[in-house]
Amino acid sequence: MAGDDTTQLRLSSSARSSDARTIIALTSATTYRGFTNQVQSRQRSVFVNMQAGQRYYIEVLTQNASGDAHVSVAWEIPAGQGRVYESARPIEGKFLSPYVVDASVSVPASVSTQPGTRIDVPVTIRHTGADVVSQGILETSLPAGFRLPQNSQGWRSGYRYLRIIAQSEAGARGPWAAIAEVTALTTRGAAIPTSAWRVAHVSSEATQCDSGAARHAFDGDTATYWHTDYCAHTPTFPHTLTIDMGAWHPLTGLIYTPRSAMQNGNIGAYRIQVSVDGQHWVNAASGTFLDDGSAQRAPITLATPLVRVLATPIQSAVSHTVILPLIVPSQTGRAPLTVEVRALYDRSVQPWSDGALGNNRRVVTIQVQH
Ligand SMILES: [Ca+2]
Ligand SMILES: [Ca+2]
Repeated sequence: MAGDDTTQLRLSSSARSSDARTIIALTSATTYRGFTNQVQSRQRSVFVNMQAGQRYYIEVLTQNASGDAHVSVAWEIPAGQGRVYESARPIEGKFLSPYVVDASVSVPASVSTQPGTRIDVPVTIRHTGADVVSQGILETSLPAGFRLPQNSQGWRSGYRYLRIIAQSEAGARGPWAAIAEVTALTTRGAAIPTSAWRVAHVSSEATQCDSGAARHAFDGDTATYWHTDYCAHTPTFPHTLTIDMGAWHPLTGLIYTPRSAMQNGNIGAYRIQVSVDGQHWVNAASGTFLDDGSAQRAPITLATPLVRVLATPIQSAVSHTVILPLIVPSQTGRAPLTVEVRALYDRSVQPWSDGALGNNRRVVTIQVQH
């Protein structure tokens, strides 16, 4: 392997990611495709025997410190009938296919019920790929007037990820953004405790010449703050801070508290996005904060989704059925209602997994008989 700056190569003995182990780890940069730079003796892995026709899970991790960035992986394969091994640099695309974990979701096409009753909608997820989904999530919407019963069977409502996008500085003093505290509000305006929060992603933070780490945006102390970098680099707008709240909460708004000692970085134009899984984002609010140093509220008026975390890993070719219990309102219109269900990865468990578990939006139609 050749890479810049630090790189790791993980190879599985099967198509399953869970069997993968690190076979090369480089802690300093090589030249581009410099497979024999020997900056470290570890550029070449131990001998790994692979079987023709078998599928293997392969994963490359790379991190760039600054400047150029690249990563390449070579292997040795039989040259022909005589089985003389020759080096192929890098591995050709024809030997690679994207890693997908596919699953299908099924729901009844239609269920029939009366006003004011409870209905149980079975939702079945069947994993069709080779790998294991260590944690899956089902997401659905609640039709207007419907609610969950007391025993919600593990379903809860809310969003887990919060993203603040700063688009301008309130006083046009420079290309920075800063947050002393961000408070997320849930039902009846209550503040969500931040003890389980962590920074999922930040576009930039000033940690070399200032104490501007992103985690200071929710440490409960208005004297500490997140500040975008102005030490080595001064990136321009937009700046983003993505927070994983660790659990799903209904959201009714956000309070932005700017720095108190200095105005630099006061956010002007902003956008707030929310997500169930850290992958699919919904615009929740936008506006412009005033440059007066006051704590300011951004209301969120989105419909809240229902979420169900699958308690156990989903093995290949195994079906899981969970019940979605719904209380039908006593007054409903005549038109049938539809509920859409989809399956997602939990990004906090499988951060490399892209998007949904397969193409799996399914719709159940609820017929309310009057
Ligand atoms: Ca570099
Ligand atoms: Ca703070």
